[in-house]
Amino acid sequence: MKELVTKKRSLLKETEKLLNKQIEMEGRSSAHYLSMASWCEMKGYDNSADFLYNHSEEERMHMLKLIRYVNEAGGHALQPEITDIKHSFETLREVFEHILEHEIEVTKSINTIVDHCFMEKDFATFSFLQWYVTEQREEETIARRALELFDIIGEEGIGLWTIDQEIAKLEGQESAAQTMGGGEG
Ligand code: OFO
Repeated sequence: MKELVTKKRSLLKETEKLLNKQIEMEGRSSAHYLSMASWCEMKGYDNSADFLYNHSEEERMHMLKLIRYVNEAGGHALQPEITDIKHSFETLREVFEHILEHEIEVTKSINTIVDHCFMEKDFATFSFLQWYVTEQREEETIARRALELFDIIGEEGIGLWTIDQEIAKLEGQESAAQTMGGGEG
């Protein structure tokens, strides 16, 4: 009886593998954002740097949330090895293009795991992942808004300075969305 009470749930091996891949992806996101933040700071885009430093922390939280879930569900979450981080960018626009492409990939990955959990009737993990589904919608929206700034404002003259100022406001929108959605990051 004692064993039954203390025994953890057993996560399907395939689900554990997919979640570990996602842990690696979130860890990679955190490292990418940190690298982009550093580049922006070095170039003097201070608001973009702040936005990206904060976002790097959020991505680490996304990773930790998954690590805790996998272990709680009876699996073994693996600390990812992260290499091949891009450190240099041609332009500020390239940074935000990179972000949008990356977030689209993350969304696809989350959707694949959600689909898998539904097919396997792992409704607990399916439900846990809904937070990530909502989060990805917000992250893609913010990335698209950032890129729109380049088209609307233009990069000539004080354009880049103005874009950097507007990026600070995007951070405010992201925090507000998280507060309304009850998200943690
Ligand atoms: Fe974890 O949401 Fe971006 O990558």
